[in-house]
Amino acid sequence: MAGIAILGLPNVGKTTLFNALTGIGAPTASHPFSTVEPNLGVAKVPDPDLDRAAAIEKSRKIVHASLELLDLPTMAGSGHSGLAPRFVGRLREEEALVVVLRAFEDETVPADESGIDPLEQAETLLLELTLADAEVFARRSERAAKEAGADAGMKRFAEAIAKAAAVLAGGTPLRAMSWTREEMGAFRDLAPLTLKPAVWVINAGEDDDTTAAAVAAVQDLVPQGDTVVAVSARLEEEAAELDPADRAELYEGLGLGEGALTTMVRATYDAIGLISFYTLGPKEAHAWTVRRGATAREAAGKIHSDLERGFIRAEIATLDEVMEAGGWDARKAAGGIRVEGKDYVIAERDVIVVRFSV
Ligand SMILES: Nc1nc2c(ncn2[C@@H]2O[C@H](COP(=O)(O)OP(=O)(O)OP(=O)(O)O)[C@@H](O)[C@H]2O)c(=O)[nH]1
Ligand SMILES: [Mg+2]
Repeated sequence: MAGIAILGLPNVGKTTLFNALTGIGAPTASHPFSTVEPNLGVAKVPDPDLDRAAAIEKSRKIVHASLELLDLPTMAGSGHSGLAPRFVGRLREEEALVVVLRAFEDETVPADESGIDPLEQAETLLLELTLADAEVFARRSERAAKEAGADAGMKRFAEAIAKAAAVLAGGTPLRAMSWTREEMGAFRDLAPLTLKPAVWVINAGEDDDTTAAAVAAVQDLVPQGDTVVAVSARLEEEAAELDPADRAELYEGLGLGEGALTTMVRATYDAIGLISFYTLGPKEAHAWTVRRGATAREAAGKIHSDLERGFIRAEIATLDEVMEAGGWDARKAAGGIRVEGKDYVIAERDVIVVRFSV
């Protein structure tokens, strides 16, 4: 399962957002540094169409795609307001970052560490991430130079690391530049934080009319390809405790559509380059996760290794086609199912039946 780390300055609503996404009631507090150990949980990737398809197929069980979330503590007096050095290693293992920026005003929740200017916090955090990488690359570069002296085969590797170290030392995140495949290969083992896709979440007050401007300003600052969204974490935490019908009503009343969390989780999923494909039946309606570009055979392997090993062919229709027809069987009866081989590249929203023999 793809892992996502939540980070941000102290007391900005990280754990509140984590609770909203996972439904876990991890303790939050109105004072900073309230989280001392990481919280780990699973967030369902919202997918209203999966629910609808399940209703059409009369599936007894629905399985959503999911993301693994890690809510990290911040640390006082470390000189790193957003990144506790103790947890930077954990951060490197994750596939993407969710960075929480505080915009909400609340006298009962001190903002001494963060302020309530999201752009300023984004600058601070981007710089901290960049400096954390700069440190690692400077060290590796020194060693690589020595290695290249003894082994000419290491020369290009050393050059790539030195180039990145210089970029980082200048305060530029690696994502802001373009790198060759070979250079990216050289960076891989160092798991640079500034190469990870990030979703920047502005935790806004419920009726703040400066939010749109803040989103635009942060979008302007962060590396291209990163997403910026605004949510009210506290509202979402409360909404997460309601049953789905009441929640939909609340969102509708507030003009929030399907809710900011849906937008946020989807953006994160997209940022990591993941897509969902589906299997549908009376037993189960299931959303599966693969990387964009995965083949039918790899997709089959997500469902079961036997399906990958004994793959013969895949029968495929899009989720919309299936729903319009009133279900998979109806679509099939109408002759609307494609047959694809093992190298077929799975598309977002494909519904698939794998024929196999082992
Ligand atoms: N008014 C308001 N309060 C919020 C909002 N989001 C979070 N809070 C409150 O802010 C306080 C801090 O929230 P946490 O989720 O504990 O913040 P955190 O970033 O995890 O804090 P640390 O782990 O201590 O760094 C809590 O009292 C939350 O209820 C919001 O959108 N509006
Ligand atoms: Mg916390």
